[in-house]
Amino acid sequence: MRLFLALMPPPVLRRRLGELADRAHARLGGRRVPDDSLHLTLAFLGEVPQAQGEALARWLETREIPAGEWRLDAWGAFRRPGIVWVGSRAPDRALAELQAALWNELEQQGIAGRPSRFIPHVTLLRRVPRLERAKPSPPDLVWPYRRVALLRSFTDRDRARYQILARSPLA
Ligand code: 2AM
Repeated sequence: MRLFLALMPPPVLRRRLGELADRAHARLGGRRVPDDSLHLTLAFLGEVPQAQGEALARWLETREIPAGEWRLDAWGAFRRPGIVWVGSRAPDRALAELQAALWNELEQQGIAGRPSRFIPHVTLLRRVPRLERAKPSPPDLVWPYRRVALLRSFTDRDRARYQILARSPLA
């Protein structure tokens, strides 16, 4: 199973992110990420055997995280795969610490693949054919979070789909 750890937006924020995705899609095209797939990846685990996935789910269900608030105030893009995202202008210390702490524990459980850089972002569009230099006015959103989700990623009719397998206790 292909797994990742992510923050899932609360419903009000999900709608706001969806509106940003609509605006960006109208300008740039590509594939808009559906509202219920919008998320912030904290750790991409890749392919994991079923038994290990189940052990990770049990671990996460007892792993409380510190509550926090992430401010989204910037647009960004990853050019090569044609991804348009929203994130933050300055590095977010709380998210960086959370990502590092989770990776420490994942590595203790035999998971490899910690990235050398962590750029917190919410992907809104994929496969954008041509990225513009001009950016629309910056977003100004706050994302309050209290728990992390373990998700399985799979492909269904050429679309990435996600299923929540476990969640940490509410902080
Ligand atoms: P993305 O939002 O930048 O596309 C599920 O696939 C999540 O894991 C997505 O959020 C995706 O990030 C991220 N992801 C997918 N493949 C990845 C990889 N090889 N390395 C790091 N993150 C990946």
